[in-house]
Amino acid sequence: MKRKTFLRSAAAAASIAAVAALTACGGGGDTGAAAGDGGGGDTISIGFSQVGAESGWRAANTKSIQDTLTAENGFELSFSDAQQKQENQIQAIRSYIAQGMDVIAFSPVVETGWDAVLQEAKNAGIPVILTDRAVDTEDDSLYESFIGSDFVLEGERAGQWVAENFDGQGLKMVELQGTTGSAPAIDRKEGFAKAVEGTDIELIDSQTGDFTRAGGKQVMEGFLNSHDQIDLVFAHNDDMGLGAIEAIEAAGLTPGEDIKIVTIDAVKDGMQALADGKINYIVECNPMLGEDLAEVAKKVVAGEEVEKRIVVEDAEFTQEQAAEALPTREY
Ligand code: GYE
Repeated sequence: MKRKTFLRSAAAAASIAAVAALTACGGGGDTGAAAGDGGGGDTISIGFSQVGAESGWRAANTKSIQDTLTAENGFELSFSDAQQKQENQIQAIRSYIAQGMDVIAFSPVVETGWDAVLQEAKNAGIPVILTDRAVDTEDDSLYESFIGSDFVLEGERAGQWVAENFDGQGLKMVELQGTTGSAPAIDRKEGFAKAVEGTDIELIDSQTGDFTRAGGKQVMEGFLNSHDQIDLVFAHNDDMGLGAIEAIEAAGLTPGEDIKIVTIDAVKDGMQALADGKINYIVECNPMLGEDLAEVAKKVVAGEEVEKRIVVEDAEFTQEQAAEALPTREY
């Protein structure tokens, strides 16, 4: 409930806030000139705690961050991979606090349980920037800004496409959820459910595949074993959809035809499967957050105002559009 309040206000703020239309990762352009404005052009030390390396999306996101927070751009980046474990992230953040970083940024693996460590950062006077995933906290002053996509909207867009294309056919659907307790799993589920409400599409099973290909495959194998009829898969990310494809093919069925698949992310492998007809529709989640993070970090260090919520723009793709987009696709 609290989280919903946050999202509502975030959505409202987003309409006022400049929507960050992410352009191609330029790199060059306005480099570190503004770095450490307050401190006479010093390098900004930034600790970044990444969720893990669970998906193609995460790999693209990590690359964007590492390619942008460079020495030429005025940063000294300490990067850590939490292997999808909250305790590892908390440990990394504590170590960044102990090292007296100028800025701490992280992508919270789950929504809850951050207040104590965020308070520690605040007490130490270190600003925190959230990227990609939201936290559920009653005290918004514990972080400076949250940069990332609107996951409810992503789920809604996927659900709308499904409703438009499949309502009236009595389809039985299964859902592969992302990491339990994570913002994208909670929000995509909610948005999708809202969009298919009132249709005759029936959700017959829903489990987490932890956003991984192996997880998606394993859960889909279980679904295929325990249900006589499955017509449609909604996977919270491409990787789980790709795992589901393997399970469906192993069961002697044709993905994209016998069982339709809709996913979120639009990373290379997902787009290839979409162009190949094995996935039916993908809503994009833009992973290129590095440029926005660099800009917000510089402003925060310079003591400038930053937007509390920066919403990243996402596209969506049919099979034909994927084939067209693939050759010039960056991630
Ligand atoms: O969709 C998934 C990744 O938080 C938006 O995490 C991110 C999600 C992304 O593992 O592939």
